[in-house]
Amino acid sequence: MPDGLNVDYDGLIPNNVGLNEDLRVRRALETWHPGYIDWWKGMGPEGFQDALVYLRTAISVDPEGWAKFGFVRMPEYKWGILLAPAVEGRTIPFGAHKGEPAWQDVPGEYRSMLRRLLVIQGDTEPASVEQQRHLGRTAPSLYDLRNLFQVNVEEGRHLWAMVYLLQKYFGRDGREEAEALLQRRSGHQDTPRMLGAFNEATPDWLSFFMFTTFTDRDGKMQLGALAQSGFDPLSRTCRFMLTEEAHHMFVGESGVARVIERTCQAMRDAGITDPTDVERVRALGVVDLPLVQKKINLHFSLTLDLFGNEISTNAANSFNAGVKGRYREEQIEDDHLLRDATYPVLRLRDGAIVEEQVPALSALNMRLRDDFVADASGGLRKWNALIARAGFEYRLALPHVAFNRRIGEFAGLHADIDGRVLGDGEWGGAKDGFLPSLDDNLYLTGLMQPVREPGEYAGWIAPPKWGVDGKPGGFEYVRIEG
Ligand code: BYC
Repeated sequence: MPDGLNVDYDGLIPNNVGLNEDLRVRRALETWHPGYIDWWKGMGPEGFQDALVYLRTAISVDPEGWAKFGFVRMPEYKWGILLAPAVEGRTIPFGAHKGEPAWQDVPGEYRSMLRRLLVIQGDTEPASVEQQRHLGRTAPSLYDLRNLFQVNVEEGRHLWAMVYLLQKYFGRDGREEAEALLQRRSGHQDTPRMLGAFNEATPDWLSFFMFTTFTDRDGKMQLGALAQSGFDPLSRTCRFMLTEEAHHMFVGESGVARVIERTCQAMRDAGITDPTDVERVRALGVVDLPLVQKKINLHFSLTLDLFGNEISTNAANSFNAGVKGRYREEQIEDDHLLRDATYPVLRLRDGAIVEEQVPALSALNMRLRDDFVADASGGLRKWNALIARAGFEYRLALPHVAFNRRIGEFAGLHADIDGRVLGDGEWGGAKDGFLPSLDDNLYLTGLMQPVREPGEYAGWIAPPKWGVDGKPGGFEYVRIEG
Protein backbone atom coordinates (compact mmCIF):
# COMPACT_ATOMS: atom_id res chain seq x y z
CA MET A 1 0.00 0.00 0.00
CA PRO A 2 1.53 3.35 -0.97
CA ASP A 3 2.22 5.66 1.94
CA GLY A 4 0.74 8.68 0.23
CA LEU A 5 4.15 10.14 -0.62
CA ASN A 6 5.80 7.37 -2.59
CA VAL A 7 4.32 6.21 -5.83
CA ASP A 8 3.46 2.57 -6.49
CA TYR A 9 5.20 1.63 -9.74
CA ASP A 10 4.27 -2.05 -9.94
CA GLY A 11 1.20 -1.90 -12.16
CA LEU A 12 0.55 -0.42 -15.59
CA ILE A 13 -0.39 2.91 -14.01
CA PRO A 14 1.94 4.37 -11.37
CA ASN A 15 -0.15 5.90 -8.60
CA ASN A 16 -0.37 6.90 -4.98
CA VAL A 17 -4.13 6.38 -4.77
CA GLY A 18 -4.17 2.66 -3.97
CA LEU A 19 -5.30 1.52 -7.43
CA ASN A 20 -4.35 -2.06 -6.61
CA GLU A 21 -7.14 -2.16 -4.04
CA ASP A 22 -9.63 -0.38 -6.30
CA LEU A 23 -10.29 -2.93 -9.03
CA ARG A 24 -13.23 -1.12 -10.63
CA VAL A 25 -11.29 2.07 -11.25
CA ARG A 26 -8.12 0.23 -12.16
CA ARG A 27 -9.99 -1.72 -14.85
CA ALA A 28 -11.67 1.44 -16.14
CA LEU A 29 -8.29 3.16 -16.44
CA GLU A 30 -6.63 0.12 -18.00
CA THR A 31 -9.45 0.02 -20.54
CA TRP A 32 -8.93 3.72 -21.31
CA HIS A 33 -5.13 3.34 -21.58
CA PRO A 34 -4.85 1.89 -25.15
CA GLY A 35 -7.04 4.69 -26.52
CA TYR A 36 -4.81 7.21 -24.80
CA ILE A 37 -1.67 5.66 -26.31
CA ASP A 38 -3.32 5.69 -29.75
CA TRP A 39 -4.18 9.33 -29.22
CA TRP A 40 -0.60 10.12 -28.09
CA LYS A 41 0.91 8.36 -31.09
CA GLY A 42 -1.51 9.99 -33.51
CA MET A 43 -1.78 13.48 -32.01
CA GLY A 44 1.31 13.82 -29.79
CA PRO A 45 4.76 15.07 -30.87
CA GLU A 46 5.06 14.33 -34.56
CA GLY A 47 8.17 12.50 -35.75
CA PHE A 48 9.71 11.81 -32.32
CA GLN A 49 7.82 8.85 -30.96
CA ASP A 50 10.90 6.61 -31.13
CA ALA A 51 13.40 9.17 -29.89
CA LEU A 52 14.98 8.79 -26.45
CA VAL A 53 14.24 11.92 -24.46
CA TYR A 54 15.84 12.99 -21.19
CA LEU A 55 12.66 13.46 -19.16
CA ARG A 56 11.71 13.89 -15.56
CA THR A 57 9.10 11.52 -14.19
CA ALA A 58 7.25 12.05 -10.95
CA ILE A 59 8.14 9.32 -8.47
CA SER A 60 6.83 10.91 -5.30
CA VAL A 61 4.62 13.78 -4.22
CA ASP A 62 7.14 14.90 -1.63
CA PRO A 63 7.99 18.52 -2.55
CA GLU A 64 11.59 17.87 -1.45
CA GLY A 65 12.28 15.28 -4.14
CA TRP A 66 9.45 14.24 -6.36
CA ALA A 67 11.06 13.56 -9.74
CA LYS A 68 13.76 11.48 -11.36
CA PHE A 69 15.45 12.09 -14.72
CA GLY A 70 16.26 9.53 -17.37
CA PHE A 71 16.02 8.67 -21.07
CA VAL A 72 12.54 7.51 -22.10
CA ARG A 73 10.69 6.93 -25.35
CA MET A 74 7.64 9.11 -24.95
CA PRO A 75 4.96 6.46 -25.59
CA GLU A 76 6.60 4.50 -22.73
CA TYR A 77 6.49 7.43 -20.30
CA LYS A 78 5.01 6.45 -16.94
CA TRP A 79 1.91 8.62 -16.80
CA GLY A 80 0.89 8.32 -13.19
CA ILE A 81 -1.97 9.35 -10.95
CA LEU A 82 -0.63 11.49 -8.18
CA LEU A 83 -2.46 13.34 -5.47
CA ALA A 84 -0.78 15.67 -2.98
CA PRO A 85 -0.92 14.21 0.55
CA ALA A 86 -4.24 14.63 2.38
CA VAL A 87 -4.37 17.42 4.93
CA GLU A 88 -5.68 15.95 8.16
CA GLY A 89 -8.98 17.50 9.27
CA ARG A 90 -9.24 19.76 6.17
CA THR A 91 -12.42 21.85 6.07
CA ILE A 92 -14.12 23.65 3.19
CA PRO A 93 -12.48 27.08 3.11
CA PHE A 94 -15.22 29.24 1.52
CA GLY A 95 -18.85 29.44 0.41
CA ALA A 96 -22.08 28.22 1.99
CA HIS A 97 -20.40 25.08 3.40
CA LYS A 98 -17.43 26.93 4.88
CA GLY A 99 -16.04 25.14 7.92
CA GLU A 100 -17.66 21.77 7.14
CA PRO A 101 -15.33 18.78 6.62
CA ALA A 102 -14.03 18.62 3.04
CA TRP A 103 -15.94 16.07 0.91
CA GLN A 104 -14.24 12.78 0.13
CA ASP A 105 -17.01 11.98 -2.35
CA VAL A 106 -19.04 14.08 -4.77
CA PRO A 107 -22.12 15.66 -3.17
CA GLY A 108 -25.16 14.78 -5.32
CA GLU A 109 -26.32 18.37 -5.71
CA TYR A 110 -22.95 19.47 -7.14
CA ARG A 111 -22.32 16.51 -9.37
CA SER A 112 -22.94 18.15 -12.71
CA MET A 113 -21.13 21.34 -11.71
CA LEU A 114 -18.04 19.37 -10.72
CA ARG A 115 -18.20 17.17 -13.77
CA ARG A 116 -18.30 20.20 -16.05
CA LEU A 117 -15.25 21.77 -14.38
CA LEU A 118 -13.28 18.52 -14.57
CA VAL A 119 -14.14 18.09 -18.22
CA ILE A 120 -13.17 21.67 -19.11
CA GLN A 121 -9.91 21.34 -17.20
CA GLY A 122 -9.22 17.91 -18.73
CA ASP A 123 -9.97 19.16 -22.25
CA THR A 124 -7.24 21.80 -22.17
CA GLU A 125 -4.48 19.28 -21.48
CA PRO A 126 -4.59 17.13 -24.64
CA ALA A 127 -5.53 20.27 -26.58
CA SER A 128 -2.18 21.89 -25.80
CA VAL A 129 -0.29 18.74 -26.84
CA GLU A 130 -2.20 18.77 -30.15
CA GLN A 131 -1.43 22.47 -30.64
CA GLN A 132 2.29 21.87 -30.14
CA ARG A 133 2.66 18.63 -32.06
CA HIS A 134 4.51 20.05 -35.08
CA LEU A 135 7.01 22.15 -33.15
CA GLY A 136 9.59 19.36 -32.80
CA ARG A 137 10.46 19.73 -36.46
CA THR A 138 11.79 23.27 -35.99
CA ALA A 139 13.27 23.18 -32.48
CA PRO A 140 16.13 25.67 -32.04
CA SER A 141 18.17 23.16 -29.99
CA LEU A 142 18.01 19.74 -28.35
CA TYR A 143 17.60 21.51 -25.00
CA ASP A 144 14.45 23.25 -26.24
CA LEU A 145 13.20 20.10 -27.93
CA ARG A 146 13.50 18.25 -24.64
CA ASN A 147 11.67 21.03 -22.76
CA LEU A 148 8.83 20.91 -25.29
CA PHE A 149 8.46 17.17 -24.77
CA GLN A 150 8.64 17.55 -20.99
CA VAL A 151 5.76 20.00 -21.13
CA ASN A 152 3.87 17.66 -23.46
CA VAL A 153 4.19 14.52 -21.34
CA GLU A 154 3.17 16.45 -18.24
CA GLU A 155 0.09 17.83 -19.97
CA GLY A 156 -0.63 14.20 -20.81
CA ARG A 157 -0.30 13.37 -17.12
CA HIS A 158 -2.69 16.19 -16.27
CA LEU A 159 -5.22 14.59 -18.58
CA TRP A 160 -4.75 11.34 -16.64
CA ALA A 161 -5.34 13.27 -13.43
CA MET A 162 -8.75 14.51 -14.59
CA VAL A 163 -9.65 11.17 -16.14
CA TYR A 164 -8.95 9.44 -12.83
CA LEU A 165 -11.36 11.76 -11.03
CA LEU A 166 -14.01 11.29 -13.73
CA GLN A 167 -13.70 7.51 -13.67
CA LYS A 168 -13.50 7.15 -9.93
CA TYR A 169 -16.31 9.50 -8.93
CA PHE A 170 -18.67 9.81 -11.91
CA GLY A 171 -19.42 6.23 -12.96
CA ARG A 172 -20.69 5.70 -16.47
CA ASP A 173 -20.92 9.48 -17.15
CA GLY A 174 -17.28 9.78 -16.17
CA ARG A 175 -16.24 6.98 -18.51
CA GLU A 176 -18.10 8.61 -21.39
CA GLU A 177 -16.48 11.97 -20.69
CA ALA A 178 -13.05 10.27 -20.50
CA GLU A 179 -13.65 8.81 -23.97
CA ALA A 180 -14.82 12.15 -25.35
CA LEU A 181 -11.61 13.80 -24.10
CA LEU A 182 -9.74 11.59 -26.57
CA GLN A 183 -12.13 12.38 -29.41
CA ARG A 184 -12.19 16.19 -29.57
CA ARG A 185 -9.38 17.83 -31.54
CA SER A 186 -7.78 21.25 -31.25
CA GLY A 187 -8.91 23.46 -34.12
CA HIS A 188 -11.20 20.80 -35.62
CA GLN A 189 -14.18 22.27 -37.43
CA ASP A 190 -16.73 19.76 -36.12
CA THR A 191 -15.22 18.51 -32.86
CA PRO A 192 -13.09 21.35 -31.50
CA ARG A 193 -11.65 21.62 -28.00
CA MET A 194 -13.91 23.43 -25.55
CA LEU A 195 -12.17 26.76 -24.90
CA GLY A 196 -11.18 29.26 -27.58
CA ALA A 197 -7.42 29.63 -26.99
CA PHE A 198 -6.99 25.87 -27.21
CA ASN A 199 -8.16 25.86 -30.80
CA GLU A 200 -5.55 28.37 -31.97
CA ALA A 201 -2.42 27.24 -33.79
CA THR A 202 1.02 27.29 -32.14
CA PRO A 203 2.95 27.63 -35.39
CA ASP A 204 6.38 28.74 -34.19
CA TRP A 205 8.60 28.67 -31.12
CA LEU A 206 7.95 32.25 -30.09
CA SER A 207 4.25 31.31 -29.95
CA PHE A 208 5.14 28.28 -27.85
CA PHE A 209 7.10 30.40 -25.38
CA MET A 210 4.25 32.94 -25.22
CA PHE A 211 1.69 30.16 -24.78
CA THR A 212 3.64 28.63 -21.89
CA THR A 213 4.15 32.07 -20.36
CA PHE A 214 0.54 33.22 -20.56
CA THR A 215 -1.81 30.30 -21.20
CA ASP A 216 -0.05 27.95 -18.80
CA ARG A 217 -0.35 30.78 -16.29
CA ASP A 218 -4.12 30.63 -16.74
CA GLY A 219 -3.61 26.98 -15.83
CA LYS A 220 -1.78 28.06 -12.68
CA MET A 221 -4.60 30.45 -11.66
CA GLN A 222 -7.42 28.03 -12.47
CA LEU A 223 -5.69 25.11 -10.76
CA GLY A 224 -4.99 27.41 -7.82
CA ALA A 225 -8.73 28.16 -7.58
CA LEU A 226 -9.68 24.48 -7.96
CA ALA A 227 -7.05 23.49 -5.36
CA GLN A 228 -9.28 25.30 -2.86
CA SER A 229 -12.19 23.01 -3.68
CA GLY A 230 -14.27 21.42 -0.95
CA PHE A 231 -14.10 18.24 -3.05
CA ASP A 232 -10.87 17.00 -1.51
CA PRO A 233 -9.65 14.64 -4.27
CA LEU A 234 -9.84 17.56 -6.72
CA SER A 235 -7.99 19.82 -4.33
CA ARG A 236 -5.22 17.26 -3.82
CA THR A 237 -4.93 16.56 -7.55
CA CYS A 238 -4.61 20.24 -8.42
CA ARG A 239 -2.06 20.87 -5.72
CA PHE A 240 0.27 18.34 -7.27
CA MET A 241 -0.41 19.54 -10.83
CA LEU A 242 0.73 23.01 -9.78
CA THR A 243 4.20 21.62 -8.99
CA GLU A 244 4.58 20.64 -12.64
CA GLU A 245 2.94 23.78 -14.02
CA ALA A 246 5.72 25.95 -12.56
CA HIS A 247 8.24 24.37 -14.93
CA HIS A 248 6.01 25.08 -17.95
CA MET A 249 5.96 28.78 -17.15
CA PHE A 250 9.72 28.69 -16.63
CA VAL A 251 10.10 27.24 -20.14
CA GLY A 252 7.98 30.08 -21.52
CA GLU A 253 9.41 33.00 -19.59
CA SER A 254 13.03 31.94 -19.97
CA GLY A 255 12.40 31.14 -23.65
CA VAL A 256 11.17 34.67 -24.37
CA ALA A 257 14.01 36.07 -22.24
CA ARG A 258 16.56 34.17 -24.36
CA VAL A 259 14.96 35.54 -27.56
CA ILE A 260 15.20 39.08 -26.18
CA GLU A 261 18.75 38.56 -24.99
CA ARG A 262 19.88 37.35 -28.40
CA THR A 263 18.15 40.21 -30.21
CA CYS A 264 19.69 42.83 -27.94
CA GLN A 265 23.13 41.27 -28.36
CA ALA A 266 22.78 41.22 -32.16
CA MET A 267 21.57 44.85 -32.24
CA ARG A 268 24.49 45.96 -30.10
CA ASP A 269 27.01 44.05 -32.21
CA ALA A 270 25.60 45.67 -35.35
CA GLY A 271 25.50 49.15 -33.81
CA ILE A 272 21.70 49.43 -34.06
CA THR A 273 20.35 51.92 -31.54
CA ASP A 274 16.69 51.95 -32.61
CA PRO A 275 14.95 48.61 -31.89
CA THR A 276 11.98 49.71 -34.01
CA ASP A 277 14.16 49.73 -37.13
CA VAL A 278 12.58 46.39 -37.98
CA GLU A 279 14.17 45.97 -41.39
CA ARG A 280 17.72 46.33 -40.10
CA VAL A 281 17.05 44.09 -37.11
CA ARG A 282 15.51 41.37 -39.27
CA ALA A 283 18.50 41.49 -41.59
CA LEU A 284 20.45 40.11 -38.61
CA GLY A 285 18.23 37.01 -38.45
CA VAL A 286 16.81 37.75 -34.99
CA VAL A 287 13.31 38.57 -33.71
CA ASP A 288 12.70 42.32 -33.51
CA LEU A 289 11.27 43.58 -30.22
CA PRO A 290 8.13 45.06 -31.86
CA LEU A 291 7.30 41.52 -33.04
CA VAL A 292 7.83 40.20 -29.50
CA GLN A 293 5.34 42.87 -28.38
CA LYS A 294 2.79 41.79 -31.01
CA LYS A 295 3.04 38.19 -29.86
CA ILE A 296 2.50 39.34 -26.27
CA ASN A 297 -0.59 41.24 -27.42
CA LEU A 298 -1.95 38.14 -29.14
CA HIS A 299 -1.30 35.52 -26.48
CA PHE A 300 -2.22 37.72 -23.53
CA SER A 301 -5.57 38.66 -25.07
CA LEU A 302 -6.36 35.08 -26.11
CA THR A 303 -5.58 33.95 -22.57
CA LEU A 304 -7.81 36.61 -20.96
CA ASP A 305 -10.74 35.00 -22.77
CA LEU A 306 -10.10 31.81 -20.80
CA PHE A 307 -11.33 33.49 -17.63
CA GLY A 308 -14.89 33.55 -19.00
CA ASN A 309 -17.32 36.44 -18.58
CA GLU A 310 -16.35 39.10 -16.08
CA ILE A 311 -19.78 38.78 -14.54
CA SER A 312 -20.75 35.14 -14.21
CA THR A 313 -23.50 33.26 -12.42
CA ASN A 314 -21.60 30.01 -13.01
CA ALA A 315 -18.62 31.36 -11.08
CA ALA A 316 -20.87 32.65 -8.25
CA ASN A 317 -22.61 29.27 -8.01
CA SER A 318 -19.34 27.30 -7.92
CA PHE A 319 -18.01 29.54 -5.17
CA ASN A 320 -21.18 29.38 -3.10
CA ALA A 321 -21.20 25.62 -3.48
CA GLY A 322 -17.62 25.35 -2.17
CA VAL A 323 -16.51 23.81 -5.46
CA LYS A 324 -14.15 26.46 -6.91
CA GLY A 325 -12.55 29.13 -4.74
CA ARG A 326 -10.37 32.14 -5.35
CA TYR A 327 -6.64 32.13 -6.04
CA ARG A 328 -4.87 31.82 -2.67
CA GLU A 329 -8.18 31.88 -0.83
CA GLU A 330 -6.37 31.13 2.43
CA GLN A 331 -4.40 34.37 2.20
CA ILE A 332 -7.44 36.58 1.62
CA GLU A 333 -8.72 38.37 4.70
CA ASP A 334 -12.50 38.51 4.42
CA ASP A 335 -15.47 36.36 5.43
CA HIS A 336 -14.95 33.91 2.47
CA LEU A 337 -18.70 34.08 1.87
CA LEU A 338 -18.87 37.33 -0.14
CA ARG A 339 -22.58 37.88 0.55
CA ASP A 340 -22.34 41.67 0.88
CA ALA A 341 -18.99 42.40 -0.74
CA THR A 342 -18.50 44.24 -4.03
CA TYR A 343 -15.68 44.17 -6.57
CA PRO A 344 -14.66 46.66 -9.30
CA VAL A 345 -15.26 45.48 -12.86
CA LEU A 346 -14.44 47.25 -16.13
CA ARG A 347 -17.53 47.52 -18.31
CA LEU A 348 -18.52 48.96 -21.64
CA ARG A 349 -21.07 51.77 -21.12
CA ASP A 350 -22.25 53.94 -24.03
CA GLY A 351 -19.12 53.13 -25.99
CA ALA A 352 -16.74 53.95 -23.16
CA ILE A 353 -14.84 51.69 -20.75
CA VAL A 354 -15.77 52.50 -17.15
CA GLU A 355 -15.25 50.87 -13.76
CA GLU A 356 -18.33 49.72 -11.82
CA GLN A 357 -18.72 48.08 -8.45
CA VAL A 358 -20.69 44.83 -8.76
CA PRO A 359 -21.50 42.07 -6.24
CA ALA A 360 -18.19 40.30 -5.58
CA LEU A 361 -19.77 36.86 -5.91
CA SER A 362 -20.70 37.51 -9.51
CA ALA A 363 -17.27 39.01 -10.31
CA LEU A 364 -15.09 36.02 -9.40
CA ASN A 365 -13.90 35.44 -12.96
CA MET A 366 -12.86 39.09 -13.08
CA ARG A 367 -11.02 38.76 -9.81
CA LEU A 368 -9.10 35.69 -10.97
CA ARG A 369 -8.28 37.51 -14.19
CA ASP A 370 -6.92 40.46 -12.17
CA ASP A 371 -4.77 38.04 -10.18
CA PHE A 372 -3.51 36.63 -13.46
CA VAL A 373 -2.62 40.07 -14.83
CA ALA A 374 -0.69 40.90 -11.66
CA ASP A 375 1.15 37.57 -11.86
CA ALA A 376 1.95 37.98 -15.55
CA SER A 377 3.37 41.48 -14.97
CA GLY A 378 6.28 39.95 -13.05
CA GLY A 379 7.52 38.20 -16.20
CA LEU A 380 7.27 41.42 -18.18
CA ARG A 381 9.41 43.22 -15.63
CA LYS A 382 12.15 40.61 -16.04
CA TRP A 383 12.07 40.90 -19.83
CA ASN A 384 12.21 44.69 -19.64
CA ALA A 385 15.14 44.54 -17.24
CA LEU A 386 17.08 42.59 -19.90
CA ILE A 387 16.34 45.24 -22.53
CA ALA A 388 17.30 48.05 -20.15
CA ARG A 389 20.51 46.28 -19.14
CA ALA A 390 21.46 45.99 -22.82
CA GLY A 391 21.11 49.78 -23.05
CA PHE A 392 17.91 50.10 -25.12
CA GLU A 393 14.98 52.32 -24.23
CA TYR A 394 12.31 50.10 -25.74
CA ARG A 395 9.85 48.61 -23.20
CA LEU A 396 7.40 45.72 -23.56
CA ALA A 397 3.93 46.05 -22.00
CA LEU A 398 0.78 44.04 -21.48
CA PRO A 399 -2.04 45.35 -23.68
CA HIS A 400 -5.26 46.75 -22.20
CA VAL A 401 -7.76 44.07 -21.15
CA ALA A 402 -10.27 45.34 -23.72
CA PHE A 403 -7.88 44.63 -26.59
CA ASN A 404 -8.73 41.79 -29.05
CA ARG A 405 -11.35 40.06 -26.93
CA ARG A 406 -13.91 37.43 -27.97
CA ILE A 407 -15.44 36.63 -24.57
CA GLY A 408 -17.00 38.93 -21.99
CA GLU A 409 -17.68 42.68 -21.76
CA PHE A 410 -15.35 43.62 -24.60
CA ALA A 411 -16.10 40.78 -27.01
CA GLY A 412 -16.05 42.14 -30.55
CA LEU A 413 -15.13 45.65 -29.44
CA HIS A 414 -12.31 47.28 -31.35
CA ALA A 415 -9.93 48.76 -28.80
CA ASP A 416 -6.26 49.52 -29.19
CA ILE A 417 -3.59 48.23 -26.82
CA ASP A 418 -4.08 51.28 -24.58
CA GLY A 419 -7.83 50.66 -24.35
CA ARG A 420 -8.93 53.43 -26.70
CA VAL A 421 -12.11 52.41 -28.47
CA LEU A 422 -11.65 52.44 -32.28
CA GLY A 423 -14.12 52.53 -35.16
CA ASP A 424 -14.15 49.66 -37.66
CA GLY A 425 -12.16 51.65 -40.21
CA GLU A 426 -9.54 52.74 -37.69
CA TRP A 427 -9.15 49.16 -36.44
CA GLY A 428 -8.63 47.82 -39.96
CA GLY A 429 -5.79 50.28 -40.49
CA ALA A 430 -4.20 49.78 -37.08
CA LYS A 431 -4.55 46.03 -36.56
CA ASP A 432 -1.25 44.99 -38.17
CA GLY A 433 0.56 47.31 -35.81
CA PHE A 434 -0.87 45.46 -32.81
CA LEU A 435 -1.01 41.83 -33.86
CA PRO A 436 1.41 39.71 -35.91
CA SER A 437 0.73 40.36 -39.60
CA LEU A 438 1.09 37.85 -42.40
CA ASP A 439 4.56 39.24 -43.11
CA ASP A 440 5.56 38.93 -39.47
CA ASN A 441 4.45 35.32 -39.37
CA LEU A 442 6.24 34.53 -42.61
CA TYR A 443 9.41 36.08 -41.24
CA LEU A 444 9.16 33.98 -38.07
CA THR A 445 8.43 30.82 -40.02
CA GLY A 446 11.54 31.46 -42.09
CA LEU A 447 13.65 31.72 -38.93
CA MET A 448 12.44 28.39 -37.60
CA GLN A 449 15.18 26.11 -38.93
CA PRO A 450 15.94 23.11 -36.73
CA VAL A 451 19.24 22.82 -34.86
CA ARG A 452 20.05 19.30 -33.70
CA GLU A 453 23.73 19.33 -32.81
CA PRO A 454 24.19 18.92 -29.03
CA GLY A 455 25.09 22.25 -27.42
CA GLU A 456 24.20 24.33 -30.50
CA TYR A 457 21.44 26.93 -30.75
CA ALA A 458 19.61 28.66 -33.58
CA GLY A 459 20.87 32.16 -34.27
CA TRP A 460 17.70 33.85 -32.97
CA ILE A 461 17.87 32.52 -29.40
CA ALA A 462 20.55 32.66 -26.68
CA PRO A 463 21.61 29.45 -24.92
CA PRO A 464 20.10 28.90 -21.47
CA LYS A 465 22.00 29.85 -18.34
CA TRP A 466 21.87 26.30 -16.97
CA GLY A 467 21.26 22.85 -18.38
CA VAL A 468 18.46 20.56 -17.25
CA ASP A 469 19.26 18.54 -14.11
CA GLY A 470 22.72 20.13 -13.95
CA LYS A 471 23.76 18.72 -17.33
CA PRO A 472 26.63 20.42 -19.22
CA GLY A 473 26.21 22.51 -22.38
CA GLY A 474 26.90 19.76 -24.92
CA PHE A 475 24.52 17.21 -23.40
CA GLU A 476 22.43 15.29 -25.93
CA TYR A 477 18.96 15.78 -24.41
CA VAL A 478 17.20 13.99 -27.24
CA ARG A 479 18.67 10.99 -29.04
CA ILE A 480 16.76 11.23 -32.23
CA GLU A 481 17.82 7.92 -33.72
CA GLY A 482 16.61 6.22 -30.52
N1 BYC B 1 -14.26 29.66 -24.72
O1 BYC B 1 -20.39 32.12 -17.01
P1 BYC B 1 -19.24 32.05 -17.94
C1 BYC B 1 -4.81 24.94 -18.37
C2 BYC B 1 -18.59 29.63 -21.93
S1 BYC B 1 -5.76 26.33 -18.61
C3 BYC B 1 -15.43 29.04 -24.95
O2 BYC B 1 -18.37 33.20 -18.01
P2 BYC B 1 -17.70 30.32 -16.35
C4 BYC B 1 -3.74 24.68 -19.35
C5 BYC B 1 -18.78 28.89 -20.61
O3 BYC B 1 -18.25 27.56 -20.69
C6 BYC B 1 -7.02 26.25 -17.36
N2 BYC B 1 -16.51 29.12 -24.13
O4 BYC B 1 -18.42 30.75 -17.64
C7 BYC B 1 -2.98 25.69 -19.87
C8 BYC B 1 -20.28 28.94 -20.47
O5 BYC B 1 -20.85 27.97 -21.32
P3 BYC B 1 -22.09 27.08 -20.87
C9 BYC B 1 -8.22 25.42 -17.73
C10 BYC B 1 -16.39 29.87 -23.01
O6 BYC B 1 -18.08 28.93 -16.14
C11 BYC B 1 -2.01 25.41 -20.82
C12 BYC B 1 -20.64 30.29 -21.03
O7 BYC B 1 -19.55 30.67 -21.87
N3 BYC B 1 -9.11 25.25 -16.62
O8 BYC B 1 -5.01 24.23 -17.44
O9 BYC B 1 -17.84 31.25 -15.23
C13 BYC B 1 -1.79 24.11 -21.24
C14 BYC B 1 -20.89 31.29 -19.94
O10 BYC B 1 -19.65 31.71 -19.42
C15 BYC B 1 -15.20 30.54 -22.69
C16 BYC B 1 -10.25 25.94 -16.43
O11 BYC B 1 -10.66 26.75 -17.20
C17 BYC B 1 -14.11 30.41 -23.59
N4 BYC B 1 -12.93 31.03 -23.38
O12 BYC B 1 -16.15 30.48 -16.75
C18 BYC B 1 -2.56 23.10 -20.72
C19 BYC B 1 -10.98 25.65 -15.13
N5 BYC B 1 -15.39 31.21 -21.53
O13 BYC B 1 -21.55 26.10 -19.86
C20 BYC B 1 -3.53 23.36 -19.76
C21 BYC B 1 -12.34 25.13 -15.31
C22 BYC B 1 -16.64 30.97 -21.13
O14 BYC B 1 -23.07 28.03 -20.30
N6 BYC B 1 -13.24 26.07 -16.00
N7 BYC B 1 -17.24 30.16 -22.01
O15 BYC B 1 -22.50 26.41 -22.15
C23 BYC B 1 -13.88 27.11 -15.43
O16 BYC B 1 -13.71 27.38 -14.27
C24 BYC B 1 -14.88 27.90 -16.20
O17 BYC B 1 -15.64 27.04 -16.94
C25 BYC B 1 -14.34 28.97 -17.15
C26 BYC B 1 -15.52 29.79 -17.72
C27 BYC B 1 -13.36 29.85 -16.42
C28 BYC B 1 -13.63 28.35 -18.34
